[in-house]
Amino acid sequence: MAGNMDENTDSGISLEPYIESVRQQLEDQDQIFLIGVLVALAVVIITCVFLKYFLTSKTVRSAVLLVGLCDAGKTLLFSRLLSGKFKRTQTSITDSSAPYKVINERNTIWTLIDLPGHESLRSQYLEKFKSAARAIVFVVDSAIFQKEVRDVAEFLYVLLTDAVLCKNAPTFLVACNKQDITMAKSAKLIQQQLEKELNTLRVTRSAALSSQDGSGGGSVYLGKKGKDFEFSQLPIKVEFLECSARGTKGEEAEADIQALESSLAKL
Ligand SMILES: Nc1nc2c(ncn2[C@@H]2O[C@H](COP(=O)(O)OP(=O)(O)OP(=O)(O)O)[C@@H](O)[C@H]2O)c(=O)[nH]1
Ligand SMILES: [Mg+2]
Repeated sequence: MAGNMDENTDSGISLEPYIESVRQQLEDQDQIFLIGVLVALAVVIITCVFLKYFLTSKTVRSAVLLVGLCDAGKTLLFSRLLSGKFKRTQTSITDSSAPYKVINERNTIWTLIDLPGHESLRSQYLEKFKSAARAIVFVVDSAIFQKEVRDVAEFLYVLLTDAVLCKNAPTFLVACNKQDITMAKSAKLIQQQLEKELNTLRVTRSAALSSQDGSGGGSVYLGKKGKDFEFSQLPIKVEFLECSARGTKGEEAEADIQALESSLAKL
């Protein structure tokens, strides 16, 4: 009996570490299982965020916006790009849009949107469409550019420092329109004058902002500090080109917009 008792006690003692190790193993496995679940959850969340970002950035931004001051020629360009036809226009008071088939081997279709240039309507339409912009065609009347340089620069400044546009970085095509008129300024000259004007504008604007909120700025600073402003300093691609929505041979003839069409084909 005594021998039996001893045996039981012995086996009782020898079982304890075994039970302990099994318990430990189960606990460890629990932890591994928990970590596994967490990793799986993290993967699912990251995939969802990535997909959302990928899908919205690729599929939603398919608009090509025609913007610019009043009378720059946006509506006529809109008509010429879509149908090739000349159209008598009136100051636009609302937007118009249509699918635009790009002339390239991929035959991509963008949505071309003509926005009103009038000062009182400009910002509300820009707000409506800016997040969908893949490209912005900034139309300039090259014939009266000298007179409008300040207004053109101010409008361009608003666009180039806009938070949404800076984030999405649509391509900017500055279309120096009305090249059929003899007094028209060249794209090169317009670019230089705008660089000069934006150089002063960014100083006055950021000074005004910092005195307003007392934070010393905080909005997007155009170009590189301490250097004269050049469009090449921007993270956004800005391309200057010449065109004539009217065309050099009159209203019934073709427009001269090949440079614009080939830039749109490369988007
Ligand atoms: N000579 C010449 N005239 C043009 C050209 N493009 C447009 N125009 C004329 O300029 C005027 C204004 O053109 P629109 O297309 O209506 O201008 P817009 O930019 O749409 O103006 P808003 O709608 O007021 O913002 C019209 O009389 C057009 O015929 C061009 O390349 N050459
Ligand atoms: Mg118009």
